[in-house]
Amino acid sequence: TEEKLGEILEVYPEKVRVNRRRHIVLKEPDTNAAQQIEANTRTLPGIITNRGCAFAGCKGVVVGPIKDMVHIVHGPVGCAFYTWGARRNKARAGEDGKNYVNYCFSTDMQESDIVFGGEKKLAKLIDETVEIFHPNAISIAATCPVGLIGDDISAVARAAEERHGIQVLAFQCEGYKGVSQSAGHHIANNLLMDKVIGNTEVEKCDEPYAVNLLGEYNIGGDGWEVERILKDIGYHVVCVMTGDGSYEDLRLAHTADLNLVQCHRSINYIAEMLEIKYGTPWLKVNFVGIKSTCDSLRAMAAYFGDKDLMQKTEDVIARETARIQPVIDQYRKVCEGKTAFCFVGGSRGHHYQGLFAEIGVETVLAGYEFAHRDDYEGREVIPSIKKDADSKNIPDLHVEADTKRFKIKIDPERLAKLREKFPFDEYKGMIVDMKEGTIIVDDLNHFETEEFIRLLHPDIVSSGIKDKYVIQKMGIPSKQLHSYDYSGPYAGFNGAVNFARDISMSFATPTWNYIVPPWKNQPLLNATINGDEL
Ligand code: CFM
Ligand code: HCA
Repeated sequence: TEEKLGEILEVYPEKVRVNRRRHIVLKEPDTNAAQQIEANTRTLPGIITNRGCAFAGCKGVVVGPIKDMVHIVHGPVGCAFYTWGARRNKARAGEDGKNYVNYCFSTDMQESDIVFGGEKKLAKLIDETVEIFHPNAISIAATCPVGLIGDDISAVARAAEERHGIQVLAFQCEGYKGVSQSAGHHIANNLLMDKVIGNTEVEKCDEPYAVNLLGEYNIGGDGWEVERILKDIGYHVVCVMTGDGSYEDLRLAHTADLNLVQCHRSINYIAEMLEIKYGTPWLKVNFVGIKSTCDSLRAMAAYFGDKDLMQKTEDVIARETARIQPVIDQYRKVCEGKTAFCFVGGSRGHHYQGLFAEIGVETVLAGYEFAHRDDYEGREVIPSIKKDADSKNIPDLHVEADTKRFKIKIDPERLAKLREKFPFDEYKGMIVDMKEGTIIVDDLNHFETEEFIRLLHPDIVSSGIKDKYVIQKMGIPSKQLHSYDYSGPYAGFNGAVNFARDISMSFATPTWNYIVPPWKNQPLLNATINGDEL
């Protein structure tokens, strides 16, 4: 309730209190009135946020998983180290045997480079990289000091392209470029769209039912499970952006008939630009959860409108659900009636709620670290989102219809009809799907995490590494929904089984009996009277 919330926020100074209140929504009884939330604005200094930086969003999230490229971190080695293997985007080498995702490339800037400039060191690293590794292309990601000292990484990249005859992409993704990772997604989307997608002579795809899978990063093998299902039905996956993705496939993205958007937050820019430039519509899919997976598959089949494809879709759905449902039902017995917090970066805070519900767990608090208002309130609010100094920092890339390659892929009237039933070119956001009385929090911080746990006593909290152990020390199971705690996949049909197994395991483990939360064996107040301990 408003009163309880007031008590939590009371410790903040007035300005902070007013600010934080705007990032929290108490879900009202089912009204159609949209509930507004503040999002994608600066975290106030002093608050311990879970957010990362623009460099993390560009290099770590969107660009890093492209396997046949070498990704160079131009900066101090700490930035390179943090993004080395921490995110679980899995990759296997393709036919050309090239997979560099397990390597860490960095100019390891020292004080002298900061003072005298790091361009020469960067150029030398590119030369060595080409000589030793022969990647299909190279990316340079700028860290904060690069922008501060003014190294011209684009000039270094252009000169290297001439020397080596491969693309060298310079991402101006200094950590401070935005208020979170989200700015980095946008920077990555713009350059990949501008320089890579369509950079080929290939005009069309010869395979039927050709789709791109956008915003799927193959965390814990999610993308592989989705591809297994899609291939089984008869789809051809042109490229995956960017999990287990390759530069070579990315160039062909313009040849697909439909774009599937899993994580809209990180890739909606490219989805929109592909539609403007090549006429390819996009469908919001969600392959997390059994129902969401089935809904997404049915929407795809309806788009292509082929009877055999629709039948095959139904056959696969029937076969897979018959196989996994009995297993899920067993795990559900352990989980039924429990409650969860679901706080993840920019789309999983919403995507996982359906899967939780399918194993009998209700989400009582959810939110995103860095999503925008549309991820909470739906795409229709985009025109009303106020631009501020931070969001203006990264300009939208202006694209136009490609005179040679733009093709209407589906009769516009048929697409309009499909839109009535399926989420083509749209998503509705988290808030509409949440139940009355639940809480939605943007950029949840560590203080609030602990306070909301004390208030709502969730049975499990799903978030990330930065708060996992704080939560477990409070005696509550924590399930990382970024790294999956080194498990997974959690997407698709097999993923749902893994998830149900892992969540029920966290409830069933006797570990919790051995943990005494600090406040249970220590006095809350320590004081002395006349020198004697109380
Ligand atoms: Fe998209 Fe992601 Fe997410 Fe994200 Fe991330 Fe991630 Fe995430 Mo961690 S792209 S917004 S920037 S689904 S790395 S694979 S888990 S915060 S919710
Ligand atoms: C990032 C990557 C991250 C961090 C995960 C976490 C990931 O934001 O730079 O905080 O647990 O998924 O690996 O989101």
